[in-house]
Amino acid sequence: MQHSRRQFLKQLSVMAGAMAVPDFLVSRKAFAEAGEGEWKISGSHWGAIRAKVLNGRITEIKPFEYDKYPTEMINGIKGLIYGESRIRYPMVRLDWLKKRQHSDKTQRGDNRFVRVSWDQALDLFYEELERIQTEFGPWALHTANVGWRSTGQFHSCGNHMIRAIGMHGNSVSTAGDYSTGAGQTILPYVLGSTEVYSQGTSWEIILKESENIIFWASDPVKNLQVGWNCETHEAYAYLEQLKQKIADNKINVISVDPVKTKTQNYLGCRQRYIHPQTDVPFMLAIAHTLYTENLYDKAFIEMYTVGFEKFVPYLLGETEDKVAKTPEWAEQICGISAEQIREFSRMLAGKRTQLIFGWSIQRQQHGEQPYWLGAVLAAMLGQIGLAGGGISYAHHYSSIGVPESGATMPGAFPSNLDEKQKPKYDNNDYQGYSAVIPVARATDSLLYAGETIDFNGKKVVYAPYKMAVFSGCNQWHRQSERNKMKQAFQKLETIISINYSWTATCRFSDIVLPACTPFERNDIDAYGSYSNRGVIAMQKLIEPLYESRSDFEIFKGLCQRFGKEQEYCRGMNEMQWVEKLYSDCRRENKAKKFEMPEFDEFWKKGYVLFPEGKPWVRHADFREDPELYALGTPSGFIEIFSNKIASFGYDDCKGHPMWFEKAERSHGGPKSDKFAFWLQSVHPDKRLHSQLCEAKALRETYAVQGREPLYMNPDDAKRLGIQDGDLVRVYNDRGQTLAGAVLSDNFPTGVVRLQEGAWYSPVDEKVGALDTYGDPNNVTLDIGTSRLAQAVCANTCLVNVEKFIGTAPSVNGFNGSIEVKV
Ligand SMILES: Nc1nc2c(c(=O)[nH]1)N[C@H]1C(S)=C(S)[C@@H](COP(=O)(O)OP(=O)(O)OC[C@H]3O[C@@H](n4cnc5c(=O)[nH]c(N)nc54)[C@H](O)[C@@H]3O)O[C@H]1N2
Ligand SMILES: Nc1nc2c(c(=O)[nH]1)N[C@H]1C(S)=C(S)[C@@H](COP(=O)(O)OP(=O)(O)OC[C@H]3O[C@@H](n4cnc5c(=O)[nH]c(N)nc54)[C@H](O)[C@@H]3O)O[C@H]1N2
Ligand SMILES: [Mo]
Repeated sequence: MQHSRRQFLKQLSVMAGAMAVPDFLVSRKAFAEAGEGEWKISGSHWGAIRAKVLNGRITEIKPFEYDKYPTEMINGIKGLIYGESRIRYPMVRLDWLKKRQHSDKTQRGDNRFVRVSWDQALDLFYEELERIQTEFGPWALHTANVGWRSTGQFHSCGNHMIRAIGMHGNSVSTAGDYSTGAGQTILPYVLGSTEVYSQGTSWEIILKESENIIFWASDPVKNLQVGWNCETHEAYAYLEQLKQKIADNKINVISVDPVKTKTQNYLGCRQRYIHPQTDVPFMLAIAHTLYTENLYDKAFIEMYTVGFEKFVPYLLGETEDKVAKTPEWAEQICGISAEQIREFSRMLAGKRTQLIFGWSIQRQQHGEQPYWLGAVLAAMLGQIGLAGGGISYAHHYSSIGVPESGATMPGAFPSNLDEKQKPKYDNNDYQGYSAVIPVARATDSLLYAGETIDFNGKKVVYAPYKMAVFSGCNQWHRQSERNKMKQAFQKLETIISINYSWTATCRFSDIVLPACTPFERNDIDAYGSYSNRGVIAMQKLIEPLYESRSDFEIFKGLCQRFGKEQEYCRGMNEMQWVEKLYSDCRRENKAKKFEMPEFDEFWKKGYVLFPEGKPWVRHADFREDPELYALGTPSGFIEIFSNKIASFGYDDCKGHPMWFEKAERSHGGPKSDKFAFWLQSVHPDKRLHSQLCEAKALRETYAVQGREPLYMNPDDAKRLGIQDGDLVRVYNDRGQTLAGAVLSDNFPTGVVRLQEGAWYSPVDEKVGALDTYGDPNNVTLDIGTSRLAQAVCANTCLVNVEKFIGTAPSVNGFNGSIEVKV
């Protein structure tokens, strides 16, 4: 039933065009006939919205009229607010309530919780902070917040958690992020900035000047649906123009990807199929071809780069490995014939070429290498800094490529303490443990407590932290290897989660505090994360449901317990803060000649829009004058060889980019004899990570028999006796999960996809338990990319797939906790 509904919707969305929102989901007609009720405005990662509120209930949501390419995700908002997954009351895990830090930790995840009052919950939170700081010290507390907290500059929930806990005492925090850990570490050595979060060359210029656009592991049509701040979706207008140019044969666009992406299908562009995780051999062979066929830009290499002469011997096989990185060598690994590699290389060299990389190839083992090599290729092509040429690492993210208006965006509630403020326990003695750990190594820190690891030229000593607080992130979604996590978490005495939904992270916690959703509080946000197109009001649509409270109120209540409430909030309430953030922004913009009305007028209207900025070319200044506009690298030039990285002496990230074999790799690589499929866990098309997975109606548009879809090639399925719509078990030595098969020619043989963010819903709390819904992080591998970045390797993962026979256990992840009365 659900399956045919999914197919029906699929056909429907094809009919409506890839971008359009099916009319019956966001009903414009209904809006015109709305009549009673009040329309309010708010914002989200999925765009700005108008919501109709009638008798304190949201009856309808439609896109903000300025948003010409709204995403279907906004249809999940109501399900998120009113759904069965809402946390209604403060809850404490049964055994923890009885025995506190001496509780039976193996019971975590059994989902038995006791309802308590807010006073009791906050007292327990505070008593635990006291106990940890007085018995152990700052090394024993881990505060985790680097996640996709809701938009809104004042209520940015991680900031509230960090500031409030910081007023009490210090803790172990994290470095880097899950998205771009490898990229943001390697690229400052190579190009002088992280690049991944930098504004890129404007689409307008790319559309005009580029002859070749290479989307390399990049799926903007899927990934631009969401933004870090309130998303404008403006970049889609340019993709629409690009589609037309492709149809008119005016531009050559290629997607280098093992799968046919949503972008490729939308644009109607060509695909350069490649075996998973083998971009580096392909790129080395391109470099080899450019070099040996004399197609590279010598003048550019000489003028703008350092270290090419140390890289060439590796390319030619004159270093220890004695392997020339020829197309014939590469074809064995990457599955692209030597002749095709040569053609591809010549095609790049002859024309104005814009390389556009996505991020998921750096979320694999040695993820630093393809990024570094990308810069080397772009340098050899000699077009960095030219209009429509060179390299980008982020045109799939938050409308990068839409010009910046130049206006200042509103600031945020501070995460730090104010000047002269001191924590209650001003203790900086970490007893030799590190105060900061790489974010993706949080599980290892528990399991390998006291051990020392390398991290970007420094040493990190894993802290055996005893208490963790999670806010604005979903650890039991984002981190790899569930069963490893289960074991590690048993070392924790106390876990506190603040969220509005009963995520798996909450289930595996001891104290769970109900935050309200962003639609139940007042705030402001930037409209357009990089374009700075305006400021949007997030008007409280409804009062917080049940006993939920804003993170601000929650942490004010915590600070009150140690006499720092006024210091924490600077004596201001919600609306005073919102008004202050707006007024500060208005003052700065006035100096820049950007008009903003008085706060009251803004709040009533709901938004301010600034004129679009001027098109811009990344690295153009550096190209114009490499000395005056030197890069932030040690030499000021593009570093093809990095003395700094070489000086670290790492065996898995050396002085120049190279090919390293992976721990596991499909298509003939390590472990492919045992596990038949490479599992890619890309970012979901109809969710933001795990957010909106709980929105039932939206979930049902893609779920198969109530499970997350597993996309696979029809021939592979046939071989395994699997039909479209069947339940399958996906497994390896690390874990197992159920999913629903969706057969699609977009996927080559040997490749399967489970989108990240599928809610972890194990049959029980035990190590090894079968997941009933389809979370890929049951099976992914939790190791660091290398000693340099120590970033996530979710995309280095092989699995087997089999048809599930028998009665499937029902999905239990979405229905909150089991309330136990004591
Ligand atoms: N296998 C695999 N795993 C991955 C990835 C992958 O590609 N493959 N990608 C990784 C990447 S790039 C990322 S960025 C991470 C994302 O990891 P996360 O950022 O942890 O993912 P989200 O699902 O967005 O979790 C945000 C949580 O914050 C909660 N929240 C939202 N607003 C508020 C609020 O106002 N207050 C409070 N208290 N809570 C709030 C939401 O309900 C949600 O549970 O996942 C990583 N994990
Ligand atoms: N709809 C939606 N959009 C999002 C998000 C979301 O959750 N939902 N999350 C946002 C966040 S936090 C992030 S970090 C970004 C993530 O942005 P990315 O990491 O770039 O996105 P992914 O969707 O994981 O992968 C993009 C493409 O890489 C390809 N790929 C994977 N491995 C390889 C490989 O080895 N070689 C090659 N050539 N291609 C490969 C995949 O097939 C896929 O088509 O997306 C952002 N946008
Ligand atoms: Mo991310």
